[in-house]
Amino acid sequence: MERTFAIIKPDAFAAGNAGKIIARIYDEGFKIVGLKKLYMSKVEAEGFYYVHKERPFFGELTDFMSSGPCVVMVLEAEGAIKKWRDLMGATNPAEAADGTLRKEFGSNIGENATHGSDAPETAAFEIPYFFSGLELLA
Ligand code: RTP
Ligand code: MG
Repeated sequence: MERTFAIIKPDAFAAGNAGKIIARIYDEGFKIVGLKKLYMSKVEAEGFYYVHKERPFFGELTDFMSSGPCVVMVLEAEGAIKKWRDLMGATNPAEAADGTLRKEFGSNIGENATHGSDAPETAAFEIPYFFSGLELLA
């Protein structure tokens, strides 16, 4: 079983879509092994997205991620990393396929409802960034 790290971003949380997204996660067969609401600080968002620190959208992205509460989760499934990215859809909601979360709940390339780890090494950094081992006892 593989684990991935997921966020219901501040746009989707503020719009009241967290419940629908979590229902979809269960429908698709993931096990939720960690889940909490948190309100990230700007510094915490910068640390989380440090791989993007040279990108032109880094300031905008970290402002957005610290603009309100979000839900962070650890999801478990066979091939969880790809399975969750497939369920999220393309980064830009305008290009996301029908039936994906970003198509349904995203607004634009920045405010795109969800985040997911893009590789095992990324998940290995992102999961312990927000969760302790004790919080992930299955
Ligand atoms: P994520 O990391 O959030 O799961 O998204 P992703 O892999 O699909 O996309 P990535 O390239 O890692 O970008 C991270 C997040 O930065 C915002 N973004 N804004 N304004 C822009 O051009 C732009 N490009 C990316 C999005 O919120 C994206 O999810
Ligand atoms: Mg990414």
